Amino acid sequence: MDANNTLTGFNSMAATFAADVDQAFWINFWISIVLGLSVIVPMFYFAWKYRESNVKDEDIINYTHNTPLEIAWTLIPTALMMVLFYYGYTSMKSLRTMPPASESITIKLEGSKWKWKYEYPANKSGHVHKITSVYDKKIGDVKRGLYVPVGTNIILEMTAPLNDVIHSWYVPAFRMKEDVVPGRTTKQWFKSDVPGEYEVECAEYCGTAHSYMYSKVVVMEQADYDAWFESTAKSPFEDPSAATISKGQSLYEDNGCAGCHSIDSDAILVGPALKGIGAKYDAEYLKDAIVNPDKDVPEGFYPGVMPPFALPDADVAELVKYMQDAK
Ligand code: HEC
Ligand SMILES: [Cu+2]
Repeated sequence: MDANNTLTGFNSMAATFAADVDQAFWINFWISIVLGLSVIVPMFYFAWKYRESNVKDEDIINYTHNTPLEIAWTLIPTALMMVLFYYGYTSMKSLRTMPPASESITIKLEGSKWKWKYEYPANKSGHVHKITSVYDKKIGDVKRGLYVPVGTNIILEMTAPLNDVIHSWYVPAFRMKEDVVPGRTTKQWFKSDVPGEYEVECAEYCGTAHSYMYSKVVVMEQADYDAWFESTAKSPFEDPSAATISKGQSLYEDNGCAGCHSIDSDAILVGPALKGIGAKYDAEYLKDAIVNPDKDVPEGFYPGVMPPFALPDADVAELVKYMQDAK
């Protein structure tokens, strides 16, 4: 993905309703241009034609009304408004009408500061894929994304945690954008017929790292998707048998810590760099920093930014160990 050119998505129309949305947009655009010009051009023309030096006082007449003209300028814009409404409404309806759940995959989506999470239904062996997608500044790309099969209805049940803010999941290539609201579930659906990788952006200003709140949708061939879905791999592009990452690193990735902290460099993102933190503080401090972040706030940072993580003790211990190992 190219963080400097986030408009590339508009070059493709990768969702079935994208052409409808574009058509509604262009009809709106051209009707607005014509209506706008039909007011502005006569305005300049009359201002010029009836300029002071060109009009004699005795020629000035007061018209009270002109019925044919009034009917024309009422009916024509009304008819054009109806046309705009028709295309706006029908394309909105196709986005808002969910396909039957039995013919779709329903995926839970959660947006929070500053990551996107996707939770799938259980696969045949009962495994539930929970994917955390964050933009990794170091590699300049999004780590993991939403993986879907081509030509399949995907229903998204979207929300944000109660202690978070509003975000918006926006896929330019699909022409779809939907707010995620704390404590409320919004729904959106799409079907993509074109395999490929599409950018997702947060389209609702949500604080410090908003501009890096990227994700991606990867539309895959059915067989590739199935092979991954029935596995336990974190993504179709990671080998599950090569168990290279520790439990701690896995938790670190799944909880989106990387969206705010760098662990292998001194770079300050939203929060302090965690490299070498094990040498500075004991395990107790590190544990508190996760479950009760506002207790000790290092200099130069503010409370209320890092959310408290209500994780099981064992998970917190793994995270602490992971941070202690990050030398
Ligand atoms: C939304 C951004 C954000 C996320 C997500 C986040 N943190 Fe933080 N973190 C901060 C900020 C800001 C601070 C400094 C202020 C404070 O201590 O609350 C901080 C402080 C810390 C500290 C203390 C550092 C020090 O030098 O005292 C540790 C340890 C830490 N975070 C670990 C984690 C871990 C582990 C995770 C994932 C489970 C995580 N953070 C997720 C923003 C975040
Ligand atoms: Cu956001």
